[in-house]
Amino acid sequence: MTLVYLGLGSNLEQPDQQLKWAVQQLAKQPGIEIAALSSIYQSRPMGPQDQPNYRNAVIAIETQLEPLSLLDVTQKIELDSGRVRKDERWGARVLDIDILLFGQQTINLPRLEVPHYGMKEREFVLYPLAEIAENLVLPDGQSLTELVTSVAPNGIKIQGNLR
Ligand code: A4P
Ligand code: MG
Repeated sequence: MTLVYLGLGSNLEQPDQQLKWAVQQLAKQPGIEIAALSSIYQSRPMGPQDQPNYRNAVIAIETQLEPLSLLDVTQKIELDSGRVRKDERWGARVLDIDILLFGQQTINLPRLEVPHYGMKEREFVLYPLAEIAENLVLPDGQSLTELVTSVAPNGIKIQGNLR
């Protein structure tokens, strides 16, 4: 079993439901056990500002899957969520699932880069991650505490609960 951290994001009008749904889908998968859930956070949009605020969360799972098999699973869940919401909203991207860390592995494949390329700069990843993995050290030896201290909170705040 490998301990894996996943970042969840959504900026639909009711994105909390989207994140909860994602956790339920993950919990159903063979070879995946949910190990920890952060709170749901509200965050300001990174990138274009003319879009709604996001909800973000980080979860820990224990998995027997290989990295690319896990990516297949998370991408399928993203697609399924998109299919559901497409009826209501044109082209909106409703659910993002990023593989942040896969044990202590460093992975550089065309489809999968781990640690996730943006995680060290994103408050909406680091703050929820710190909630469930206070003493974490990245594969390159950097401590999560050190990273959190270096990234401004940018207005991020706890908004609710994934359960
Ligand atoms: N891929 C490579 N490495 C990974 C990984 N570690 N985890 C590949 C997941 N996927 C990985 O991803 C594009 C490709 O990356 C995948 O096909 C996969 O093979 P995507 O999720 O389809 O693309 P995207 O999300 O549209 O683009 P990108 O650049 O990943 O966007 P981000 O970085 O996910 O940003 N603001 C706030 N506050 N909160 C957010 O969550 N998210 C975004 C999207 C923008 N602003 C945000 C937030
Ligand atoms: Mg993404």
